Order: sequence, then C-alpha cells, then structure tokens
Amino acid sequence: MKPSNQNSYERLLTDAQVSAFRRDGFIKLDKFYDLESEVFPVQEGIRQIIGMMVEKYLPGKRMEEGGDRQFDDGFLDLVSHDRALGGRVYDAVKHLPAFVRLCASKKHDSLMMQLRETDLPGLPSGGSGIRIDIPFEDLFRANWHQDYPSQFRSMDGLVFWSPLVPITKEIGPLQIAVGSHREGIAPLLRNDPENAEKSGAYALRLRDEEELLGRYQKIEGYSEPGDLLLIDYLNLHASGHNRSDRARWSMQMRYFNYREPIGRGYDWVGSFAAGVDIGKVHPELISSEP
Ligand SMILES: O=C(O)CCC(=O)C(=O)O
Repeated sequence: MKPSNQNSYERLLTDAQVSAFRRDGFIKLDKFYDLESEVFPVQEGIRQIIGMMVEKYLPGKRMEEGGDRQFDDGFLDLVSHDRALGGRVYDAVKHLPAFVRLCASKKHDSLMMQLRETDLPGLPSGGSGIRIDIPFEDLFRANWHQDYPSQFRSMDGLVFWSPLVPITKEIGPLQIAVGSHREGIAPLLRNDPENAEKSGAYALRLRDEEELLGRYQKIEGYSEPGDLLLIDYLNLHASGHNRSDRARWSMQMRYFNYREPIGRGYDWVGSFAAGVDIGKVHPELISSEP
C-alpha cells in the first residue's frame, strides 16, 4: 500500500546516512537525544527509585552528596545485599514517564518513516526497556541474535539503543556484525549449550553461529549518553562483557512497521515478551537439535 502522508515527517537523516543504514544494518547518530530534556530526566527518575530502595532495604547507608554522585549510586549495594533487588529496579525503571516519553519520541516516528518509507510506525507495548548489566554477571548477556524472532510484530523493525553511562571497552560495548541483516532471518536453536542456566529468549542460539558470524566484520558500539545506535531488526548483534566496576545502563526502544506484509499476515502478534512461542508463528525458524 502506498504511504498516504509521506511528507508529514521530519527528514532527520541525510541520503548518505540512509544508504549507510541500508548497507550496514545499523547507524550511529552522535548526540541524537538532548541531554537536558531527554536523558537527564530518565537518570533522575532512576536515581529517585534507587534512593527509595536504599532507604527501605539498606536503611543505614548514607548516600554520597555532591558533584561526583552518579545517578545509580547505591544500585550495586542493593544487588550485593540481595540480587533480587536488582530485578525489582530493572522492572520499576521502565515505567518512568520520562522513559516512556522518550520511547514514543516523534524523532523515532520520523526515523522509522524515513528509513522504512512507511506512514504507519508501531511502538510495541512491552518492546522497550532499560538494561542493567551488572559487572562480571553474564547470565542476562544477549548472545548473538537478531531482534525480530524475540519481538515479532513485523520483520521490518528498528531498535533504538542508547546508553545512560559512557560505553567503554571495560563496560562492554555492543558487538555488531556489519551488514548481517542482508541475509534475512537466521534459523535458531532453542538451547544455549554453553549456558544451560539461561532460559527463554536468553537461551536461543543461532544455528551454525560460528560459520554465520565468520562472514561479517564485527564492530564495537562505543557511545556516550545522548548517542543513538539505530539497528535493523535483522542485524546480528550481541552484548559486550561488563568487566568494569559499575553497572552498564542502556535503553532499548523498538519500533515496527504495520505495513510490512509478513507481520500483517499474522496480525502483528508479539513474541517472547507477549508470551508467544516462536514455533507457533514461525515453526520453520526454530529447532532444538543442531
Ligand atoms: O545492550 C545489550 O547488551 C544488548 C541489547 C540488545 O541486544 C538488543 O537490544 O537487542
């Protein structure tokens, strides 16, 4: 169907950037978000939530005051006290209005409309969140993957990945396989033999992973708060390893294209987060045996 209001969005990318995105399956946009109005309010909300949790669970702890104080001070103390509290913070922070507003930013609509030539972008409920990667904890690291199988809604989707802390070598930059989106959907295995304790989407592995990844150049996504890494739903990428002394906070926001025929064919149902098994929608994509 021909988009009806193609001219109504702001063209945020140059033609060269659109071509780079189509070639590589991702693009980095420096200083895409305004720190004062878009990023700091998210950090401030997180600071308040952690402060309340510290007050409740670590009543004796004095929080540092002053300029050196970081928005997540106290978070690793909560986790050392009880790992489950890290999960509560993870679940809580995604309801911050400042984060939800950022997810639904008009700039995201514009990028989606420009890159996908659609008049109808979708913002999947349950498709966005804030990762908190704890130093030296690999259980929730994302293996090499494409986002489509764990999201669905439409093949034609974008991940808006933006850090809340500086992403250094030690804290674990996102790993990206350049141009890997061009081969389409990669078949999956249901279990991760190297990490038997992983479950759900975390336990999925790419079939013939080594051979597949060997075909692409890998780059590391170094970035600062305010920067945006925009990633195609079919691009292969993986978490880095956090070997630093602080938590790695990053936002993942997702969009899909209602007009894309495959998602339209199954009425835009979601995947893991929506409680739908991959095998029900795409049985050809998944098996348990290598
Ligand atoms: O930030 C990470 O470590 C991984 C995030 C990711 O893979 C994703 O958003 O799809």
